[in-house]
Amino acid sequence: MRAVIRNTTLPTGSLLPATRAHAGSLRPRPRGFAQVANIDNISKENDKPFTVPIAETSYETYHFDPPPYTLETTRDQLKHLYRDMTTIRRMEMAADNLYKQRKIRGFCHLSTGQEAVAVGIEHAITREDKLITAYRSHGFTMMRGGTIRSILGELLGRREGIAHGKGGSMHMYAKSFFGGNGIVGAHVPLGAGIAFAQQYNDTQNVTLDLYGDGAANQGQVHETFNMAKLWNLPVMFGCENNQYGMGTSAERASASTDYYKRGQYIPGLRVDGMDVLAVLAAVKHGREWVRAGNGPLLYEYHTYRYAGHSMSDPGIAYRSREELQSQRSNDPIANLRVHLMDWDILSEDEAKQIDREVRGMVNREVELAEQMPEPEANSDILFEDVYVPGSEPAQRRGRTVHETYY
Ligand SMILES: Cc1ncc(C[n+]2csc(CCOP(=O)(O)OP(=O)(O)O)c2C)c(N)n1
Ligand SMILES: [Mg+2]
Repeated sequence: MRAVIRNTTLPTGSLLPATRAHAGSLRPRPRGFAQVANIDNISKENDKPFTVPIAETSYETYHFDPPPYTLETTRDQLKHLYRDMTTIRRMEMAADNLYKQRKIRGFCHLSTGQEAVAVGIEHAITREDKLITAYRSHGFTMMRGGTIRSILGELLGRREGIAHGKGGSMHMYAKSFFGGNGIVGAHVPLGAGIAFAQQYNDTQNVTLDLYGDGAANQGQVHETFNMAKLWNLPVMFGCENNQYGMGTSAERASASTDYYKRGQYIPGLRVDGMDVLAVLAAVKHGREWVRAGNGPLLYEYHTYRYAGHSMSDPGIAYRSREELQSQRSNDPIANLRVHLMDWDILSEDEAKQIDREVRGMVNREVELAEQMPEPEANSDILFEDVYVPGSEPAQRRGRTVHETYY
């Protein structure tokens, strides 16, 4: 029985024990791996369910029973998780490249290092559940169904971009995905509104309302907690704690970095956000708990941002190279790969083959995105999607279209 639940406060960054080399293998172990080796019920069939263990260091609870320390999954799903995380990583690297070639201009926030959060969440929810997040949104957009070409096209400002080239990095949307929001903390109340609509319409679905460790100190986040608890809304708040808000570490910005406890009257859970299996198991569990009418939950996904805050930040002035290196040794993609190889679900060659396929696919998507036309410079395109079709006013800001558009 795995029952070791730590509720102690650890300094951010030391949530998990350091990587240990495992006897008999040169592969580095994912942190916490010692507890999850040796499973013998793995099906040979790709779609037949079996259970895998979740490391006992994965969760810290706050007035909440821990999720199960096992996850029912399939070979197909485990490979899918690997492919999804690798695809986000590649897509972000492609964006990085296009930015450095000065083809992408303006803001561009990458999520390398944080892939397990977007991927684990999506595999635990349905497309009828809703998700809203801040501006570090490329991975979420893809997981919610946005194509890579439409995301990169958006970054390139192209007409066929997911927001017709008018939103850019911070403003992408898809079905059941409400962005991509640039004002820190301001979308958190919107998430509660979405959950309120679900409750009002009795949809039996939940809203994932995500924000950063920096946003956690915003007043409106706490106002939202209050309303969500008062109204028992079906919302899973999620603090994606990547340990920095721009160049300020969580410790410098937050009187308490126990973000999962900061809902006070809302039960909370800190999840190892570098372990996609833990994220998936935790969100699955939380989703059912919320759907059962228990009201809101507050999850903290403990993760790390490899890149700078945005492309204009090299990301090394306020943290040491040693810190970055140590965090990279706990990489979510490498962590899963080690599990899958140990469980004979993926061989080294198969993993390399997936990596090659993903690289080729993302490269092709880059080409297609670059071939997309730029939006035409006319007022119909400029003002489209601003008003509900059919309700457009004849005048904008007191001027006719022809007076204001040159
Ligand atoms: C209301 C508001 N204040 C300040 C900013 C400037 N700003 C942009 S990102 C950011 C840091 C937010 O950090 P966090 O919430 O941890 O998200 P992360 O970038 O780590 O994903 C700040 C202060 C803003 N966009 N909106
Ligand atoms: Mg942050």
